[in-house]
Amino acid sequence: MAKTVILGVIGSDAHVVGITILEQALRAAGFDVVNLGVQTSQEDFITAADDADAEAVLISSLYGHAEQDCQGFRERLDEAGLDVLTYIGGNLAVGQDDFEETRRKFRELGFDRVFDSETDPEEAIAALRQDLQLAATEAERHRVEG
Ligand code: B12
Repeated sequence: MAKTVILGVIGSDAHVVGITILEQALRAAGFDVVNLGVQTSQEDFITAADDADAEAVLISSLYGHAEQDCQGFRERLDEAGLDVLTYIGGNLAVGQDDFEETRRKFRELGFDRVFDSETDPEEAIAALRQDLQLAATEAERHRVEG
């Protein structure tokens, strides 16, 4: 069975191009994708993950306010009893920043993986396959079987 992932842009952020590209790449790789679109609240991510019995929540943020928007997210997932992988990516800090510092900050907020704005979608897909212990060949078979 194809694995379901939730995708969306958190907070008041309206940058849609990145998640559109990610959605297409994830679907082509055999994942079921629930794309919540832009300006998505923490609550909407949690409800969607619960409803879809998702394996992973992929959050995008470009406008520089990700840290505020993601405060308490891991705790809310835990309260809802959801054991899902959480990835975040995009332009996660305001202005110039040391990405390793940014990564550390978001790991502390509870994200399993943190990606910068140079991330190729294939990199995220490879990470998902690894974390979900999904062999690439299995994902390819899903794609062929539709
Ligand atoms: C187009 C654009 C806009 C458009 C958005 C149109 C739309 N509906 O999408 C408009 C004009 C509306 C806009 C508005 C704003 N923008 Co703007 N925008 C951009 C711009 C030029 C391109 C973004 C884009 O589409 N990139 C192309 C896609 C393919 O790349 P991407 O989004 O980075 O996504 C890729 C990766 O980041 C990664 N990725 C993204 N998310 C995730 C998530 C996961 C889990 C993973 C694994 C990977 C991943 O994979 C994606 C695919 O390869 C960037 C500058 C830039 N060059 O990035 C600024 C930029 C993002 N905007 C910026 C700002 C400040 C704003 C505004 C606040 C400006 C303002 N004062 O009003 C507003 C915010 C409005 C809002 N509420 O969101 C800043 C953010 C600064 C920061 N973070 O420090 C940037 C970086 C410009 C800059 N250099 O200052 N913006």
